Amino acid sequence: MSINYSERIPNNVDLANDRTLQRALEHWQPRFLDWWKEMGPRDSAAADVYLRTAIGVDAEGWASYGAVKMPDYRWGIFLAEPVADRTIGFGDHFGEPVWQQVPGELRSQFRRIIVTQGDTEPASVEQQQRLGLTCPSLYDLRNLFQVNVEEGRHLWAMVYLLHAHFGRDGREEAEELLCRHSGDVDKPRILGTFNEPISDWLSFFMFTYFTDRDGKFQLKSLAESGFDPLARTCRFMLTEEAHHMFVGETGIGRVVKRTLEVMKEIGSDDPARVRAQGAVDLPTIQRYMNFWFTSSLDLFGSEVSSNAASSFANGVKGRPDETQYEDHICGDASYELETPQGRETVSLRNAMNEVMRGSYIKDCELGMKRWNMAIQRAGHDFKLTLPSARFRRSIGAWVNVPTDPSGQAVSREEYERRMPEWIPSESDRAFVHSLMQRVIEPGKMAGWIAPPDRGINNLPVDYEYVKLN
Ligand code: BYC
Repeated sequence: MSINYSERIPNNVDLANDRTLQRALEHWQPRFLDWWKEMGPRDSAAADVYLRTAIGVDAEGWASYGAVKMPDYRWGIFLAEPVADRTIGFGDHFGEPVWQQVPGELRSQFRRIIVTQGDTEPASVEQQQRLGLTCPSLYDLRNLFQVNVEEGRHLWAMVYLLHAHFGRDGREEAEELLCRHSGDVDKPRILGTFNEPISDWLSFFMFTYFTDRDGKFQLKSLAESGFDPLARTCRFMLTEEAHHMFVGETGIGRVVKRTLEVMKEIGSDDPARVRAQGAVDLPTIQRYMNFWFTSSLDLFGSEVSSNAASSFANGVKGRPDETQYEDHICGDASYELETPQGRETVSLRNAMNEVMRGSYIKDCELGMKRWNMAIQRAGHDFKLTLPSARFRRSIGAWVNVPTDPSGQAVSREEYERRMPEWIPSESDRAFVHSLMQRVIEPGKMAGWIAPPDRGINNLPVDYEYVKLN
């Protein structure tokens, strides 16, 4: 399963022995590179970036680090090692051998999910296109670029599946993945969150904490899939994904840390005074959290979903870490959930999106606990909280139900009037944007963020992670 780097498209899928597929992917490659040039990180083509590149798919030593110009990054196709005699772990096909080809009757269902997954990857690169121009440090700039090239690789992962398993339809979908654009009025990205602008680094850290974490849960559920190439692709993507969430968690942690330092220096938690010192006040951090968390909750789909039920039944998409459950069939199990009409009991299969959303919310809580501990240790009684899953929803049962962040019903008038208290207002955004000044001296940090505890790959924090040339 070693990766062949001597080929135009590095891969561990023996591409050289499938000339038709190789040609099709080599045809797509220049289109991807054109897209990267146009929609990828701005003004960065000449920069030498200290990047990790996948060189194997083993848990140990799977990546190498070194200076790379991003357009020369070796985007390739890497699937995790196959598991011998793997069987389908859930749904109606439980216990049957996994599929190496897509079963004809599940073709459109798999295609839809692979396209949706694939669509998010270039979308995030587009959303983050201009962030490099306002990086708070070279360390952060390198992390942004690392995330960007790996999202590009995750697009390759889905495009490989489309080309290898979906014939002409798949090739057309692969083209379309480069034609839709984040926020485009005529051809937007498929899922809501991926059309939201990320024009400041606080949003970037929120996105990598909350939205990449949806990625973790979705990839974990696809890593259970009965279609083995999809499962293996997602397993390897998860290895890379961990760093993206690390960027989010440590990023938010460093913003909170710097804010606490400033609050200590001035002996006040008055937001206006904290802002006057060039840091982000805690209530503003809370509002950014409210925005990105609620938007990311929508990415799990509706609470009650026949799509989710059929994906589970058909062996298309399981639950993250399916082995943690006892019942893998869920044929007659039920699930109780809260809807605006009251408590409802629905079939568990129909509630799979809600099951996943619940696990996701628990996972989101972990970082909150850490940040709140730092706030508490600094002697403040402010507490960052995740808003209720009913608040500000655009998908599912709670759409058009006005509630406050705690989930209490409020009138439509109050909901609209008070929204600027709950999510970033125009003036919050303008303030945060005003802090976004580019810092590119090795080891220096912008005034609104604390330095990281350590550098990348055992290098010091003041290493020149990006040579801008
Ligand atoms: N926005 O039955 P429903 C990542 C659509 S993130 C707009 O409620 P279903 C990453 C839905 O498509 C992970 N539309 O839900 C992170 C459907 O439309 P159609 C991405 C939405 O189908 C950071 C209709 O509403 N991966 O990797 O059970 C950086 C009814 O759907 C939204 C995946 O999402 C929304 N938020 O589940 C980079 C995995 N939500 O088909 C990368 C693949 C729902 O009727 N996708 N809709 O026209 C899926 O498994 C499912 O499509 C969803 C929706 C979980 C998204």
